[in-house]
Amino acid sequence: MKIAPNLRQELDFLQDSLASLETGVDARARQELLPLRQRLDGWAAKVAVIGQVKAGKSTFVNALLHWHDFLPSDINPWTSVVTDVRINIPGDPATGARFDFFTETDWQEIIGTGTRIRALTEELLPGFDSELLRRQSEEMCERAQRRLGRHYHALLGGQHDYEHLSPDLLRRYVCAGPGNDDGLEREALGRYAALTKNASIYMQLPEFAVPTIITDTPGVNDPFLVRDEITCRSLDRSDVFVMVLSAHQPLTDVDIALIRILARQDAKDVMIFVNRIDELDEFAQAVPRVLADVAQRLRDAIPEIDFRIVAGSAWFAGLAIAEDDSNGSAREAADNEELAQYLHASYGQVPQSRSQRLMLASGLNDLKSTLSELIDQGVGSRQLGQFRGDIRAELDAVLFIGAQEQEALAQQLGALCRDTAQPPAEDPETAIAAIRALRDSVVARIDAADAEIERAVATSWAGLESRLNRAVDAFVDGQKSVFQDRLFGSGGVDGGDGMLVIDTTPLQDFLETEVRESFAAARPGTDAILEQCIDACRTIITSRFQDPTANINLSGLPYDSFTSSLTSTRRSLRVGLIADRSWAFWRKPSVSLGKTVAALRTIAAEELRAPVEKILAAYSEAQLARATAGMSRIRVMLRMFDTVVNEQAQRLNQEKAERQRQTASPKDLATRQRDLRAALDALEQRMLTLSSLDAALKRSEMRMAA
Ligand SMILES: Nc1nc2c(ncn2[C@@H]2O[C@H](COP(=O)(O)OP(=O)(O)OP(=O)(O)O)[C@@H](O)[C@H]2O)c(=O)[nH]1
Ligand SMILES: [Mg+2]
Repeated sequence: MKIAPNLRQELDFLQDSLASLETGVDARARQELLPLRQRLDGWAAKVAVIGQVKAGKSTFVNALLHWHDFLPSDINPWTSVVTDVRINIPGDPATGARFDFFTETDWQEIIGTGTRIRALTEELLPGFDSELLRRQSEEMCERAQRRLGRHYHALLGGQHDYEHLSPDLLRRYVCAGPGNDDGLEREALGRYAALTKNASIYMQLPEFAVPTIITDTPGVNDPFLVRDEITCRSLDRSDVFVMVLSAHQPLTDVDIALIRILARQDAKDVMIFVNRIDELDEFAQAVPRVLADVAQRLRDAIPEIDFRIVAGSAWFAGLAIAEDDSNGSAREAADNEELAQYLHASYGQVPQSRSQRLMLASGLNDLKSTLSELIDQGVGSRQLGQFRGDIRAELDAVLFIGAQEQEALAQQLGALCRDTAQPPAEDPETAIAAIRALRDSVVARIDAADAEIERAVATSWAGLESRLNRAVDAFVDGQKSVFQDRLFGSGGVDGGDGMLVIDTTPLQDFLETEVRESFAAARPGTDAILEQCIDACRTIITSRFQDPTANINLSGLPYDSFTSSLTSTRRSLRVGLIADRSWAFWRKPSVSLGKTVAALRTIAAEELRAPVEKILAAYSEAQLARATAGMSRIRVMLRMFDTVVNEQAQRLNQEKAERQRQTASPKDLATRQRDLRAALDALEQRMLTLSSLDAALKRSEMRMAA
């Protein structure tokens, strides 16, 4: 099965279109097309596999890659590094891997020495046992140092590259390994894991029709905060999410919160894979029930989205792939009467061979076709739509310049053919000055729009910032009685395990809604500035030329809407950490209620401020990304003028020289006429090709819209 075959066609078409555009222009204009070329060549469908610890994410990715036991998997929390599997990416090695290590700065940030929070904690809670906190945050660093010895410092900030791939290699870098390293001195397992920031795996797989990056992530509820943070940040990089659930525990509140945020983000798609069905009792009957339950819960929580849900077992897929003897007994045990019943009930068929039966029951094929549709029709086609818009804007400019050149050449030829060197209808110098003036007013208009957008973005950012900060303050204030009650009330601390659990769901919901609505409210404003700018430039240009800007519009711009995944699971853990600190303190008899509550409030507010700042940064980045994409289409108009002015000036000089020569030699005159005719013919040919490219792009737009 091919994944995203339609998009392959579209991508080929865009590549070809850009290539013919590149051949249809001169070297300088080709240089201008370079950024577009680089973006198009670097495009990939980005799929992240997410879910709770032990849902079977890595096993599932292995099944997708058709490589049993490739990414390390285990019954303990195991994947500790965000791992990008880069499939068929142009420019990547055919096979191999790169592992990037933390830098000294990353490390300082992680250890957190000297951070505001640390200082605050110690100041506000005198006598607070910060050893506990220090131990937790330094554990990772110490572990890396212990395992790596004197190599440790040399590795920081560096990377390791390999030209081959093997499960053993990955076990060294991305695998958490057991809780302690005793006895592992000489072993490779997890040797570099604590120091590895990111892993990239290079592969060529014909099944993937377009360049694709599949990201395997540590579980979202990973108890280790550093990993959780990195996972959260990596989510913003992906466009399609496969949420892997375990059939035993089909959907937790954390899962729903995460799905809601991701699914509401513009241009992001989420699908669900209910894994481990083989572990359900009588799964032939149980699976439809579990699926119905997951669907119902998602409908209740997020009614506006119809999620695609597939059930299966990554374990079955692994058995189907690994046909070697070592798995013989496991394959035989899995291929039982219940499996046949399930296949019959769910698929209406029981294939002939064992591998086929296991593969069908694994749900992998269903999943691939769903994934293929999501990329083909969802995010992939939206992103390629933006490329189409960009290519058309460039093409418009090239056609415009071509038309000007045609006119100028024809004029020149006309002048040559006249008996005497008469001045042309419009004095060329005046013409150039007029175009320059036109260009200047377009520049002024674009600069004005730039400034307006900057102001609009800053205003909306500031408004959102104060609303978010107020929300955080109000939330923390609201917790005062909760702190008081839990720390000093009769009930004591929740759960008996020393954890003070504070529910941040209302705050999260609020932040999420606020960010989404602010973006929705601000977007029409910036879009209007862009539209007005296009209109104004159009008016200026059409005062002299036929409208060359008909195809310049804002279609396909990124970020129709925006929600940040940074508002997801993170803060409940942070608050958990606060609880850890307060727990040690709480037992001190001399504690003063007022001071403790005030201190906890300040710390909570500080802790919550960091994610708010990140949300704000992501928010304005999204706004600017949209505005920049729109402005770059408008700037294409500007380049048209530059080219036309340059060419006209060049021709003016030529003409002057020409007029002087003309009288001298009739032979030269004939040669010159012939040259001009040839140039005009060549240009006409080029314009014809470009016009047909224009028509093809229009057709493709209609095809994709349908
Ligand atoms: N029975 C059964 N076991 C599975 C299935 N999928 C994964 N497992 C097993 O469950 C364990 C965890 O699988 P992983 O793939 O490591 O899970 P993960 O989600 O990547 O876990 P972390 O990386 O630690 O978050 C391994 O022992 C797998 O062999 C499944 O469909 N059925
Ligand atoms: Mg894993």
